Amino acid sequence: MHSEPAAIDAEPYPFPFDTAVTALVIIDMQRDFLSPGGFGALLGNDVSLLSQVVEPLQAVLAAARAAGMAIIHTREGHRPDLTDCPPSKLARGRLDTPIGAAGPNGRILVRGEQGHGIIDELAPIAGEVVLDKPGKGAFFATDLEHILRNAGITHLVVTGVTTEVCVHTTVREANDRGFECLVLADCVGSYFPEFQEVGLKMIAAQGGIFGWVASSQDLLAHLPAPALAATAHVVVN
Ligand code: TIU
Repeated sequence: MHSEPAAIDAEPYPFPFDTAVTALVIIDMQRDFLSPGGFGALLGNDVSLLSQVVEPLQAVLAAARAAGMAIIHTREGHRPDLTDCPPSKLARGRLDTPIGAAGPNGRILVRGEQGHGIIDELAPIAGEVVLDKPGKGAFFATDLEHILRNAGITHLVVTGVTTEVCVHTTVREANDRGFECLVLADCVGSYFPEFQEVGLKMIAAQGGIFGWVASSQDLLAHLPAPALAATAHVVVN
């Protein structure tokens, strides 16, 4: 008997959903953007605005794990010698504590430092991809497209920070490469409430010019409850 494929209630219309071809992408949930003294704070931002993303994103991550979805964590940052950091990025903002300088969480936006790490609440586990990226977009100068194509992934659920910077850049890059992107409104965060609002509108406007927008609840309605799935996993093994 023919059954309708699952579709998540979303703007501008339902998003086709199949866990076998969909990856959860978590953009840059690093201390450097969410904690005091990191890159985000040094740029003059109130980092506390991003903390509201953590709890809904934890629930989505747990459900995605339980459903066996591919999970990709990204981290923005640079090699310790900064050879992969363009001089323009290094100079931008005329910061007193620029990229590479010592901060309270180690050198700013440098790989291997405490501040560069993903927050404990969303720490990656074995089997999940951790992708280091030197730019705002997750496709620029990384092997993300190669990884996704090898895994047969065609659809992305995109979360993380910040909405109008690394999330938007990544969604635009993905969209141009033919990936279908669903952005979870309560799992992406911005230092600027107005950018959050308009950034989300820009994704789904014009018939979904970059992709779709839904809430974490809209997605969770299509995933098994993590506790039950974990129990089933134990029984099977
Ligand atoms: N500054 C800002 O809003 N974001 C970034 O610099 N990087 C990311 O969005 N990850």
